[in-house]
Amino acid sequence: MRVQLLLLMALLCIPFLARPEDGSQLWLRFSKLGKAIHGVDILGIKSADPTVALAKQELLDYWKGAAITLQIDVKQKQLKDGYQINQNEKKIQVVASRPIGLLYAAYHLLRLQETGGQLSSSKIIEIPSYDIRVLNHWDNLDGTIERGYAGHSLWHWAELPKKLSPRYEQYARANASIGINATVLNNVNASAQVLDAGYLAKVKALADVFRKYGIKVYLSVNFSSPKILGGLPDSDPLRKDVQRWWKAKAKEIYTLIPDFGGFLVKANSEGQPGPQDYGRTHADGANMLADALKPYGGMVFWRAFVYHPTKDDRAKQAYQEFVPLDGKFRDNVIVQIKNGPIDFQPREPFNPLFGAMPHTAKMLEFQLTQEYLGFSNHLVYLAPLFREVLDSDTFAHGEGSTIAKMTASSGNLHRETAIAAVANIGQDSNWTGHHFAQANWYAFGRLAWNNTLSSAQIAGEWIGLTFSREEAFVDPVKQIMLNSREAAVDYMMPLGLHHLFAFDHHYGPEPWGDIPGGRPDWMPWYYHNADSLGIGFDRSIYGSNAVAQYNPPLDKRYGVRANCPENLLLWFHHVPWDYRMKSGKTLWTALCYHYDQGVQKVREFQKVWDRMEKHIDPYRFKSVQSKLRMQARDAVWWKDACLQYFQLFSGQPIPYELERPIHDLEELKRIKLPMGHHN
Ligand code: BDP
Repeated sequence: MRVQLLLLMALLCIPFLARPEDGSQLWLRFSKLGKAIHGVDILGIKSADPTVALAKQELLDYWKGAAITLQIDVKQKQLKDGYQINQNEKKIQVVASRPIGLLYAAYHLLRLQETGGQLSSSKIIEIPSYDIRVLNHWDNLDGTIERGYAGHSLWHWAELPKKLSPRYEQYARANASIGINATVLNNVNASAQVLDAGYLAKVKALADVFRKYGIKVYLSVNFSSPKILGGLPDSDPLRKDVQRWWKAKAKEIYTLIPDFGGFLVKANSEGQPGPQDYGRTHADGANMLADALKPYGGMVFWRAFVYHPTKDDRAKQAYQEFVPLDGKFRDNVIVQIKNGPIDFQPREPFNPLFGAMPHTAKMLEFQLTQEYLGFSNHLVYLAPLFREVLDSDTFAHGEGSTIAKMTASSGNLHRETAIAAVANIGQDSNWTGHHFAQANWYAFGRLAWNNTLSSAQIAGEWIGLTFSREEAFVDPVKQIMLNSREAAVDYMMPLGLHHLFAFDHHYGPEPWGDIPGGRPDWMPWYYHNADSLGIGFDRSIYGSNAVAQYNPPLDKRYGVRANCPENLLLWFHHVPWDYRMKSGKTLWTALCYHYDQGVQKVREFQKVWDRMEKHIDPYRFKSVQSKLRMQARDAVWWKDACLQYFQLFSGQPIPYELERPIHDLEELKRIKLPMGHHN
């Protein structure tokens, strides 16, 4: 009896207890109005369009400002997915040329409202920088995620198509709220299975949920699908039966999903099949798929992430393979290029392909999931990395040919333009593992929409929407975010060092890593080249001459040691330990200082964060606090491992004013994390 009474009392209390904050609401924390304050009228559209209805509903539910008219004006084609917002006295008028523009405008208004922004009296015109703003999920059909650190895949393949998780719609809404309009559901290391009829029915179910949020579904395809699924003798793109197989497959897909987006393809890369298996080129392969999709308006995103162990400097290979194919791709093919020439390292120079292939549509691929940035344990805000890449000048058409300009709507062949990022989303209640990793999803969407936004502006918006608008919280936390990427570069691989990661899982440091008989281009020594003389990869004309792939004057800027930006020095040069840096320090001393600085910065983040306790909920506060502790421990691990290892070559002491190592190198060498490839 007493137990029952207690239980009853406990149950009665539950509604009065604050609901534990788990981060699941992301940046969408508008408070619901009991009753709409003002009307929302709709003009210029006859039938009840579900996207327009959604825009209206979001505003009725959450908008606290003046009355609004939503209007479609199909003549205003120049707006694309964008919108115009006019405000006069007591009314707001929103004009878009497509229904999705109205939904994006609704989120624009709500974002302003929630961040305390003012609607200026003049009109606002927003036109997206890229036509296709796409997330790439590296999700496998068995529910694991390649390089995913936020739990299992969001897609419950076994339950689809019948059962629809409520998260599918939440996912679509979150994406729509930041302008993302495309999603590739599955891993680029693609299973052919995703194209069989059973899976296509599941894909259709997801597409049906996403549609009213303006999101198109794409699939990664395995180039050998005709052989694996269709039973053909091979998948040679020049064979008629192979071409017929893809055409029939495209027809089958579009019958189910009339607005299907297209295919993403990783071919002849890291063991994936591709046209080169049959002596054909990347263009032959891409064009064959493009022809199959063309009648339905589908696109091919063909990845340029290719390299072979036996050839030249890995950093040169994508350029070498793709530049000869310039102008040979169909107009519905976009070559998808990782931001750097190696692989999502903490810092890389931009991929020289962006400054080449003038007759080929090109798109950027960023990585949100922190494969090389501490997984979901480290707070690393990536907008500064994205900005650095977008602002990089390729000099393709003289000064000012930034990657932002080269890839966005304004330039580039008058074809569809696109930008992609590898998603960091999983089943975790906060979606991304680390609460602050949500900011990277957010930042990508905002930059895909407007590639001129600053990292600080995006961080400010995100903090205001996600946590609090109090200045005493926003300002210091913004500083943490803005400094976090450089901190990670400093404690992991400063001055242009790269790929010092532990084999396969890429979490911790293993600059000594060497798997006997393993691929040299997967070994850290391939990249750092430390020896008694110095450290770094010589990519100047005396070395691999990768610098020649950059347009003048960059070839000389990067190629001549004295001109090379110091944050890329060891990317392009093998530099003596006693080389004088601009600061007057020797290279060895500067290296030690950078590692130390990385550690000190994370310690500073901890101090700042601990003072934030009173501003936010205890759940997210504690979670971030404990992750920062882990990051601080990892930063020391990185520093101790790298400095003690490189010291074996430099033969010099760590400057005495810096903190001493607290781990033995031998002890660090024994660390083997129990993580599989698919962790
Ligand atoms: C590397 C990842 C690998 C991916 C590959 C890719 O380690 O898991 O499959 O890139 O982008 O960064 O295809």
